[in-house]
Amino acid sequence: MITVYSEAHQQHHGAAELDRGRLVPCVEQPARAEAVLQALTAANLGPIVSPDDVPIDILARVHEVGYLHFLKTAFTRWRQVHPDSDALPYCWPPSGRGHPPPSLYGQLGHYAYDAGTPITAGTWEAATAAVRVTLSALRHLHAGARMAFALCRPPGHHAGPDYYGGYCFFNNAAVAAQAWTEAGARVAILDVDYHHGNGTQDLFYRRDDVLVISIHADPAEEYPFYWGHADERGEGPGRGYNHNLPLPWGTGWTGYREALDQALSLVAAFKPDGLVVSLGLDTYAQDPIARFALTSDDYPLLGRAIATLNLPTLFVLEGGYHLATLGHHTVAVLRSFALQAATS
Ligand code: Q9C
Ligand code: ZN
Repeated sequence: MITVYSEAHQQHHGAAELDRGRLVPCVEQPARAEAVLQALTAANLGPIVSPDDVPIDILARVHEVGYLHFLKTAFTRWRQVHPDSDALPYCWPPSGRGHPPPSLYGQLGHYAYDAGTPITAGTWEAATAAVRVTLSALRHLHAGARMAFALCRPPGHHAGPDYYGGYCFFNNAAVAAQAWTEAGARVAILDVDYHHGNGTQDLFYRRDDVLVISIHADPAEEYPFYWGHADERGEGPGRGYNHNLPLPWGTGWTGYREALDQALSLVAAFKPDGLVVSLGLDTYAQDPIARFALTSDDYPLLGRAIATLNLPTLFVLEGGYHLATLGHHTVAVLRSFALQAATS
């Protein structure tokens, strides 16, 4: 299996996030990707290569140009007034979003939906590198590989057409699905991160050409709260092409496996040419910000189950915050997928 990785991710390192009323150290840190890289290297799973110098003009067909321009310039604007801190919003529009106001603070609240996702000096560099990593990994699938892994951060699945949050700025998985679709493939996205992939849902909500399925903690009790319910099924031509499988806090492998089987049946029925997996490892019982109960033994089962779809598969790293096991679990999914794929 081929992995694509760029050390440019290190340039995104926020100091603090607002979590339930307190500023706490950022959970989404560079050490995450380093841990995955180290485990992959040790496991000898295959080559780990740098991204190609791929164009990222596709970003403008996934995200709105006003949003892209804001992200590109926000930190420079922020630094002129706040030389020693990251950019965080503190005020939001109460009833719908309207147009972004001229004020930087107003724009931060307009484009960000939470205060847990600081923009830092290197956020643009790191986030665009994550897109390049993802598109480069996709190229290996175009070249005939059965699987590839985009080892990227910041993650992406919470980023929508014109908003960021949940540690995400560009929706890497959605960019891959869009690019793959433009290359003529019928694509499904399976999101196994603990949190609902609200950005991915919104990006494809009115489309029937990309199937989006997410298994996640019930938004009735868990972030991102305002999306991810079972009755969100898509709109207009997209009706029936979005599926949410919310599960209660405390869900272990038995409950998870049932939802996964449903998700896999839905993917198979769609008859896609390719699969993008939003691979979050924050379903682990010890994850510091999550409340599922998967164990280390479950990740090989997850990889093997996904492989039974028998599809060219792009894995894109999303969440997972238990640093001591994050690499091990990522390897477990990818290795078991590779082994199963080799026999089918
Ligand atoms: N300090 C992903 O897994 N913050 N994003 C919750 C915890 C939001 C998670 C508060 C969690 C977002 C990609
Ligand atoms: Zn997550």
